[in-house]
Amino acid sequence: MSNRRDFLKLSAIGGSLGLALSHIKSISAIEQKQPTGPIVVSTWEHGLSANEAAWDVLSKKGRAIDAVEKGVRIPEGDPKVRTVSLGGYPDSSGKVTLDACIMDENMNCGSVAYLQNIKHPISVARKVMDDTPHVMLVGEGAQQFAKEQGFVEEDLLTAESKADWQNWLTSGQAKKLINIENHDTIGMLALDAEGNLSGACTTSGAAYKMPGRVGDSPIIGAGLYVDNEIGAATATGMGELMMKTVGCHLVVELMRQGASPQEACKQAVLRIANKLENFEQFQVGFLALNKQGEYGAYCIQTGFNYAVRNVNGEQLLDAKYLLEDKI
Ligand code: SD4
Repeated sequence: MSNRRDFLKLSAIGGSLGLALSHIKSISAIEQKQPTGPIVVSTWEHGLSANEAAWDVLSKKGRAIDAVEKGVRIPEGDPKVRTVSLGGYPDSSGKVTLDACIMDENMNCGSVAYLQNIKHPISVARKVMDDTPHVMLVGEGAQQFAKEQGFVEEDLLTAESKADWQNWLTSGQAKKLINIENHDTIGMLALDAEGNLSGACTTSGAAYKMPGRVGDSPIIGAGLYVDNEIGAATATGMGELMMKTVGCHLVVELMRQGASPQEACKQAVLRIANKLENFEQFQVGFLALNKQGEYGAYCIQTGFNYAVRNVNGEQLLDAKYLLEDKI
């Protein structure tokens, strides 16, 4: 309250928005605890190798935004990771369509959705952020932009993904468009040596989704959100649930109100559970990192894990889950 009073007093005296804003900045800088050093966290086991690439940037005092872009390019280029770019599961018509977004410490963000034939959608999203006045490009426009920026088109449907899709078509499962498996989107959050936060999220989306479907992963606030004063959050799982609750923005706002990263993730999962019917049929996992370098995760079902890399080395941790907790 006294901060607000000081702010109002100062605005009146200064009479300029510039002075008011610089005052806000100095208050929050005083209140923030010093960060404990660089750290990167990311979803699922393939986060381990992604984190290693990000750590290469962070350990050399590089920027968090460069770390997260470099990090998530690893699963994007790995055909064994079946829900991210190369080798990702296609939609129900056999097309691999990609969603990705990236956000830095200054609220800059870039996003692509329904992008095809470009192996590193996260780098296209970064270009949207850096080189256009827009936040999001989709479909053919995104592909055209990528080509103009020098990205090379290639077929991302590997023989293995094609065979799995053909099997799915003939197996009688083709009516079942939703599942709790086949989720391994990479969401990554990093805090750099300067104490700045950034995040990235990239996916080929839910396996065998309807043609044209876009999930949460390229939607700022749903699949990723970063507020450099507070913290960052990313999500994995059935994107529609995160979109309906603007889940990652919610996680960051809960941290703003004082929740720890894990508690904020749990509250966002509880919001889904309390508001959305049939939530128990789906998996959703949130992962959060705050300005102090504390992290936490929470999900609906068992099975979601996340990777952590800092000066102490690497770890793969199991997230706590709701259906065990019985609300
Ligand atoms: C989506 N959230 O498209 C993504 C899928 C996912 O791990 O997270 N897979 O809904």
